[in-house]
Amino acid sequence: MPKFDTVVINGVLVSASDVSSNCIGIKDGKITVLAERFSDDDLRGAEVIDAEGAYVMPGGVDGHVHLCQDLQTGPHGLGGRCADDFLTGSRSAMCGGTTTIITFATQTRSEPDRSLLGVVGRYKARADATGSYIDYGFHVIIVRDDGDVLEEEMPRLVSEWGITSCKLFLTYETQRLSDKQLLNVMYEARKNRITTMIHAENGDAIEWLTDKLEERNKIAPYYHAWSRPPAVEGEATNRAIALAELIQNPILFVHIGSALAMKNVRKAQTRGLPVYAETCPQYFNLTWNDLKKFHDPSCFENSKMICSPPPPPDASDADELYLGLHNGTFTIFSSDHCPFRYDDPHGKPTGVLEHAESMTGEPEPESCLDGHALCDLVSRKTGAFKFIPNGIPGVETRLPLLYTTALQTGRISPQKFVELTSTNPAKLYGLYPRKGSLMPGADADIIIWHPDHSFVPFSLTNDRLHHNVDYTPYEGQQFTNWPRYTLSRGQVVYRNGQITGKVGYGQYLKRGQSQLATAQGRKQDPRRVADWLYE
Ligand code: DUC
Ligand code: ZN
Ligand code: ZN
Repeated sequence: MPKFDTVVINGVLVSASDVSSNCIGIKDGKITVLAERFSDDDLRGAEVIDAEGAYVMPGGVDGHVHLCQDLQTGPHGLGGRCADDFLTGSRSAMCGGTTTIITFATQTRSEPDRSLLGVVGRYKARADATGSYIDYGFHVIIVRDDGDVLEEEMPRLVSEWGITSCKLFLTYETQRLSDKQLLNVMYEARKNRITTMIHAENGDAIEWLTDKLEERNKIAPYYHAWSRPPAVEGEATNRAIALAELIQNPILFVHIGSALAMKNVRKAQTRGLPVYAETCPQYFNLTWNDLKKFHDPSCFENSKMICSPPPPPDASDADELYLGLHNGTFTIFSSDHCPFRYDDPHGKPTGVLEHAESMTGEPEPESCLDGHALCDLVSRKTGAFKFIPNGIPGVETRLPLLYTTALQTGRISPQKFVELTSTNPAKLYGLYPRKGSLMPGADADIIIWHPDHSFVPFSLTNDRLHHNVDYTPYEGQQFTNWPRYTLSRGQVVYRNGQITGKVGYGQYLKRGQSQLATAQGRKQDPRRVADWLYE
């Protein structure tokens, strides 16, 4: 009987705390031994992977991925068909070094069935319909504050499904919660130790600015960013921090995109509040200039770059955000992969086409449109950008982009890279140390990079990627490394550009409680915060 199924030798192992030159022994899908070297006896019968001096890290944990999601059509950017299902989305993740994804089961207000358990059951059936290449878990998006449902079902989300996080919105007509509703849901979440993720943009400000832009005929995709200047996120983060403090609830801000919001988070953390933050590649690699990249600035093709919050006005925010990665303000770095196709009537054009009745006069094109036809359509109609689905793909490029722009440039250390992309998301979402770790006993989810000296930098084209989206916002961007091997529970699922994994291999993960976002040890003066709620 061989001692190991697989061993990784000659690697530079990186954890969230250390860099070392150890070898890894893997048996039955688990890491069983770390050793300076293995003897011939140890190696007998094992597959030997020679890392040739490259970094070896725990597989990426992407805590923010949208697959097969119900998206509510409506103004202000929700709508469209999610381009990736669990097959294509997990394939893309794995080819970019990610071994765990957490996706969103979404409640909608229009459904008569108010049950969150029903939402999750139906969503699981979508995952089962195709299967996944890699392990996956769910967050739940809650858009109503039905007391009876929250009280009865939140404990069961935890015990039956291992869902220990929920996302709440402060924007989008069809999703947003008022302050009182937010308090209601956060209160139940806190009682059940469910981590509250918050999309912090001020919906009223966005709608007001959008009206003003429309009055001035500024409706092209480019103006999406004008409807969401950094103050929109700044106000919402401050408000959410105040409300969370009031009821002593830990919160995580998702997709922070501005230095202004980051500073609010930092200030709260300095006061000792359990406030955490996520940021994403688009806020480091795109700016408002990218929203007018294609043809002329008014062209619909710029919708390829629309996401919410939008990228910052210029690269100066990114400089500050890099500091936030380095100094711990940001807890996790996720993709917010929210995929829509461009040349598809159910993709980016969907909102514009579906809201045709509000856009006087013109006959609707039958199906796919080329960029020029869409430019033309949008320029002749009103209300364009507000109907374009918000979101861009990025699950496959998340790790190699951060490697290229932050690790290799020395902006963050290798350990910080692992902390942000793997260990912290695993801790935050109750998966550690099974995921996010190279310790004996952990799942053998591993990325092995190319040795830097032998990797030939290349410029990205969409055909290299494995998602089901017909573009990448990072087309033409230089990459100076890419995962060479991805291992999921000991199986090599991606090797030198080839897929070797099998769809259906990925397992649903029942998650435990957060090891980061806890309210423990933070008792405060009951005259200043409503701590008495929990007596
Ligand atoms: N929020 C997300 O998390 N993803 C895409 C769109 C959005 O508003
Ligand atoms: Zn969001
Ligand atoms: Zn998202």
